Amino acid sequence: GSQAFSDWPWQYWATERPDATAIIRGQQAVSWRQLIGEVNSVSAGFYRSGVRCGDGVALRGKNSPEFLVAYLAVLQLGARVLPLNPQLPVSLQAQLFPLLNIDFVWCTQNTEWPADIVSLSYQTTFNDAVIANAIASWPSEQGVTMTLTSGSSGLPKAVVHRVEAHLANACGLLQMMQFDAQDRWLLSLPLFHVSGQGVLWRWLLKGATLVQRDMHPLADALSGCTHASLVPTQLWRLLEHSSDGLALKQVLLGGAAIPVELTDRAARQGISCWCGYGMTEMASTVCAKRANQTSGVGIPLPGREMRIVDQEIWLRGSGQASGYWRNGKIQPFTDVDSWFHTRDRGEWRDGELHIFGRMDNLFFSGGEGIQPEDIERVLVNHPQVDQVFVVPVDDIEFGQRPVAVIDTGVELDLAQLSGWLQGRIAKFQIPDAFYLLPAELKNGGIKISRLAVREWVRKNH
Ligand code: 4YB
Repeated sequence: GSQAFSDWPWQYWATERPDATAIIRGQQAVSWRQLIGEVNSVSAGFYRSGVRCGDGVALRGKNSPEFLVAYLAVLQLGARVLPLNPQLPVSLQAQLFPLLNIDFVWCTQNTEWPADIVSLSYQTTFNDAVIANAIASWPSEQGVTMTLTSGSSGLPKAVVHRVEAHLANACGLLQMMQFDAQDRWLLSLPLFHVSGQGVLWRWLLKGATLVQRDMHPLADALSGCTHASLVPTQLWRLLEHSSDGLALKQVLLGGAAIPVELTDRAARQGISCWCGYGMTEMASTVCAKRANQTSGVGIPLPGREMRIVDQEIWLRGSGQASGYWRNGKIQPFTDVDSWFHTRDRGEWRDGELHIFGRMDNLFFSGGEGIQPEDIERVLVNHPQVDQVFVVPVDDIEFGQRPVAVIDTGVELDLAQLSGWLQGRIAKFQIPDAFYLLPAELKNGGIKISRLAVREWVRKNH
């Protein structure tokens, strides 16, 4: 964990190995020395604008060099950083800011803020005198990240992690997966999601190289990278459109069910995959394994404990977040014994964890329980399907019936899908209708909201 560091990790590496490459931006190498120059200036600028220990600072934007530097700058001020998806509706943001005690905001585009919020600017010209005051001591009690995670209803929750939780997570995964100082991990997922921050803290733990690039096309972004974190949809697309010339040693997959067909196909194209199961509340990966012929997600990383209670996965241990931030307080999300009840359904089988789906997604059709993920798991193996959501629609005869919404990068004849499913799943599971996923449901995050899909189907079915 953090015991290895005597200072903020980026400061530590700038002392230990000042000239080593910290970041590759596009094709340009940035050393640890240069990086802390930027971070120190930006934090001094934020300090001059009034940011102090414990203050809440929102950073709104897609990944960019400036976003990353601002994230580190806020932390070393001992402040709370809230990375935000730029597509988060402004009205929702206005509701969240008071609850999350946000005082400052920095954004890559011009946006209207509530009047009591101070807008920060990004400046890399401040001198050393100001900087010395501005750096909080390590390890900081106040310096935390707040990462939004949306449940099946209500406002998103702000999961609070101490820096130590992120480092503990990195430490756990890297006891299983090899990643060393000379390796290069692509920042392939957004920093406003725990999976992007996971990449960051593994990089910081090892003093390795982070690669920051435009993600389209992904094959180009991956050039020269040894590691990447991808959601299954990204990997399907990558394999469809390209194959050779990748230096990739390992891909860590996660965020959604990982089909064996996907990891098999990747292996045939020279990419070796790791399967991960993780969540915001545990600072990303909790279980992992090298991809093989089974559909499980492996075993808990060292330091994590798991129980399965009435098919629900309970977790505790290293990496666990401090709680949800609300009105200046941290609300615990665990039971009295520190177990987090995930609402994921799973089973321990043949020495590894298997995930069935979210308990909240289960619905009933003519008395039969339908777990949408059971249908999705089969449909996603159709050669033209990259991602699919099965949601219930109300039905007079059966109460509810399944409908499938499909994401594909290629031509697909929806009319043949029902026939294709026959014999592959039970008759009552075959969706009544198939739709293509409308672009409006893609929100710039790593996940499409099931609730939004359900709403869209309710209006359009
Ligand atoms: C799963 C699942 C799985 C999550 N099968 N359902 O660093 C990583 O671990 C990583 C690498 C690549 C891509 C993503 C990641 C993540 O962090 C993902 C973390 C995440 O998705 N967090 S979340 O809070 O947004 O959602 C958590 C939920 O996602 C879980 O509770 C599960 O329901 C689901 N999930 N991995 C099936 N392998």
